[in-house]
Order: sequence, then C-alpha cells, then structure tokens
Amino acid sequence: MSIQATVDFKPDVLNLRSKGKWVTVYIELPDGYDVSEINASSIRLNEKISAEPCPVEVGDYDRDGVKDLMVKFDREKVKSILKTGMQTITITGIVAGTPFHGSDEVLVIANLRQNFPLLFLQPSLFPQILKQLKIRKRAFLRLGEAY
Ligand SMILES: [Ca+2]
Ligand SMILES: [Ca+2]
Repeated sequence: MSIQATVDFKPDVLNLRSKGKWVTVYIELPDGYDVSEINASSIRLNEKISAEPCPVEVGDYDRDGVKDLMVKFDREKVKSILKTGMQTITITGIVAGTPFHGSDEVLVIANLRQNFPLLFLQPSLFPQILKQLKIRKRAFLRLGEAY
C-alpha cells in the first residue's frame, strides 16, 4: 500500500527554453508520517528521475503548519521527459519503509506562437506564463489580436 502525499512542483509554468539548474518539489505527508524520515535517494519523478542528493531540506514553505520536504531535480532531465501542455508530475518515494506517492500538474510551454491556445487552459497561470516568456501584458494583448 502506498500513502498519499501532497506534492507541489515548482515552477507551475515550465518554459522548455528556460535555463536553470533545477526544478523543485515540496512533499507533505499525512498525519503520522514524518517527512524527515523520507529516504531522499528513494524519491523518483515520473518513475524515471532521481532527486538530487542535495539540497534536501525540511521546512514549511507554504506555512500551512504541515512540515514539507524540499528536493531538487535536474531541470534538463525533467524537461527531456515532458511535452508541452498540462503535464502530470508524479512523485514516489519511501518514508520509514512505507511507499508514498503524490502528483501535481505543470503547464509546459515552449514558445508563445506555438502554444498560444494552451495559455487559455489555465487563466490563473497567466501572470506566470507572461513572466516565463518575458512578455509584457500590452505586447501579449497585441499578439492576441493578431492571432
Ligand atoms: Ca505546483
Ligand atoms: Ca507545509
């Protein structure tokens, strides 16, 4: 049996053209389980990619009173297994001998022209999409009219 973890993958919008060393995953576990007992080397992203050995950090990044474990994954490896669009990220691992799993969604984009329709899937991600693509709102609106 595998317990249900709460997983937050960051960024929420991933630009395939963006540079950066890592992506970040925060893991929270249900009552009775301690994230500090997670065996970091057991953590996999989509069953394929191992978490980096460091940094691994226990904290409460979202300040909800539930401890979370922060792990990093190699950004290039993660990009290599993702297509554009809404993609599900599944994290699995082992805490004190018990397997856990949890998922989050990420909007993967490559460039605006190709992915323009995708932007409407998740209006709440608009500001982050514009930021990722380094587009000012006014330019975006002009492009929308021309599309
Ligand atoms: Ca997320
Ligand atoms: Ca938390």
